[in-house]
Amino acid sequence: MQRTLVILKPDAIQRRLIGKIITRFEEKGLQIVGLKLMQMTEELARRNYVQHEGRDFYEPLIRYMTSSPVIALVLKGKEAIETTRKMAGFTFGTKAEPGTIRGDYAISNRFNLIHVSDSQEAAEREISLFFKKAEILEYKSADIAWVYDLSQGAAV
Ligand code: FUP
Repeated sequence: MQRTLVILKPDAIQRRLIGKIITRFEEKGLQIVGLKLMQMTEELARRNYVQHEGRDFYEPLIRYMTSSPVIALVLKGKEAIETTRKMAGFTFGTKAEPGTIRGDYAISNRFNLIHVSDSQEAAEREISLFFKKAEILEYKSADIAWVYDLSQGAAV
């Protein structure tokens, strides 16, 4: 099982898309193990996007991410990193495939609703930027045997 960090960006909250986006992850079978509504500080935004420092879009990206509250989520599941990236879709709204979150709801290149960690290393780093250990909860989902086909384990 992997964990990944998802951020619903300021436009997702302002456009009242929180429920629709989180529902997609829930319905896919990913487990929410961390969740918070928060205002990102400039320092946190800069650390989260450190790999883009110096790029022409970096400063506008920091202003965007700190302009209004965001929701940070830790999602857990089998291949959660690749799965959530596929669900988010291509970075630019105009290029994202229909059926993906950005493909269905975003048309801007920057205001693209969602951030999802892009590797195991990034996921670990980003989760620790946003969450204390105690804010990530371990609990058993009631439907796990049905989501993952645990028939070997005599679920059915
Ligand atoms: P992604 O992994 O799809 O979130 O995309 P990147 O890490 O490459 O980029 C992070 C954010 O920077 C994007 F969500 C939007 C913004 N960005 C731009 O505004 N212009 C660009 O050319 C590339 C990225």
